[in-house]
Amino acid sequence: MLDFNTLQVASISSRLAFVVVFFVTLLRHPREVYFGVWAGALCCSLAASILMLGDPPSVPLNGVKGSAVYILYGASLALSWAGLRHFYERPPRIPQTLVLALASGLPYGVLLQAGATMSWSLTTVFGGIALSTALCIMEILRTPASMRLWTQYIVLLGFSGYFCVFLLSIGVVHFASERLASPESGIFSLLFDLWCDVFIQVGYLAMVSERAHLKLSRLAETDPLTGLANRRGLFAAMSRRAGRTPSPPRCAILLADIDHFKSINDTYGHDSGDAVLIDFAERFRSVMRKDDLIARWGGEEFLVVLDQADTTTAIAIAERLRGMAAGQPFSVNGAAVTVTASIGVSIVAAGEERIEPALSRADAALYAAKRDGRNRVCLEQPAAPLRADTGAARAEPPSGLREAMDAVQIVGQQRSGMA
Ligand code: GH3
Ligand code: MG
Ligand code: MG
Repeated sequence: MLDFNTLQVASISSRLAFVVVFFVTLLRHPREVYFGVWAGALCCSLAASILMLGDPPSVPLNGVKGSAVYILYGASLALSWAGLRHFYERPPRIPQTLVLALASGLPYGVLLQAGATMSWSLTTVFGGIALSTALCIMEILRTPASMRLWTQYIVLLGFSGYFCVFLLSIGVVHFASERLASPESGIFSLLFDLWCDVFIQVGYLAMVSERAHLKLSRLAETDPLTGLANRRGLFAAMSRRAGRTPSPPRCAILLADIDHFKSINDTYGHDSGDAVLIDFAERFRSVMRKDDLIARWGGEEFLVVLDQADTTTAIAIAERLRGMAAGQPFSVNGAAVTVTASIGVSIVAAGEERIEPALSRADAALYAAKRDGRNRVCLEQPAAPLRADTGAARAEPPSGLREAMDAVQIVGQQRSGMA
């Protein structure tokens, strides 16, 4: 059978190891304050365990010592909650943290002094720490989907274990207190505490590492100037989407290039050029539908992948994007400057496994738009006739779109043989 004192020493040793890891990590990354808060939480529970070293588990603690030990345990859980708030970048709640710490242990001594029974005094202890544990669970569960981590569920498991045991303990002190006083229950609760604690501390480290990894890959996939995806980000998003859908999606490609952008830089300076790029990206983003993808493809080139779009839709959206730029002047150094863009359009043909041919066609269409005077939309059809797309490409555009379609130049018709 497991020995209570050996388990106590094991529990103290594992906590001590985590304290060292958290403090060293905090020294290396002082901005990650939550490591300090979690290390503080561990120090409190360590101090409580050291205070209880040598005490037989079956004998209840007297008022003063009990209050001290339970305040320390309460502080440990309250600080765990505070650390989680830091981690999720939520504002700290210092008064509530203090109240939670005190509420878990102070009433124990006061109630015993006032002549209350041990059952009710212990109920306040278990109730107080169960409340802190519930707050930790809520803090994890209310994380928005964009910030959710797989590893946070390891921590959730640990806190859920604690929560269930504290609630169970309230029942036990009232209805089966003789069991609580047995040495076996002391050993079992210490073992359970050790498990939950290891899940929580290892979970914290895994959460921090998972988030750092996500941040790095997001950085590598994002254009820092406009906040749009870069090439790598676009391809990553497309392969994530391909993994979700069994058949290749029908999509359209729009490749937009700002006209005479160099002259904006030359006339107003590079910073003003940057501001135009940011505004341009924002205008494009505002037109995109939920499942469309947009990326900064190069210097002043933007690539849009329209989800489930046929030729008619793609041209309509391209025209809208062109109008978003040309229709409203950009504010450059206080001056209103008209900035236009040329857009090449292509459709990923049915049966086309890779996107590269459609990218080349969009590039060719963009080249044609530039060659023919800029500020226009051009479409490049695939060389081989489309299979499933043929109907869509020939479909009558909805009224109001016809004018836009007429204005669009269709490139490569001879090759595709389509009018
Ligand atoms: P065209 O109509 O043929 O597209 O002419 P253009 O002047 O837009 O094209 P060109 O390729 O001659 O010049 C593109 C310019 O874009 C040159 C480059 O300095 C500028 N550029 C590229 N990236 C950035 C950037 O991040 N910020 C700024 N301000 N300028 C950039
Ligand atoms: Mg350009
Ligand atoms: Mg260019």
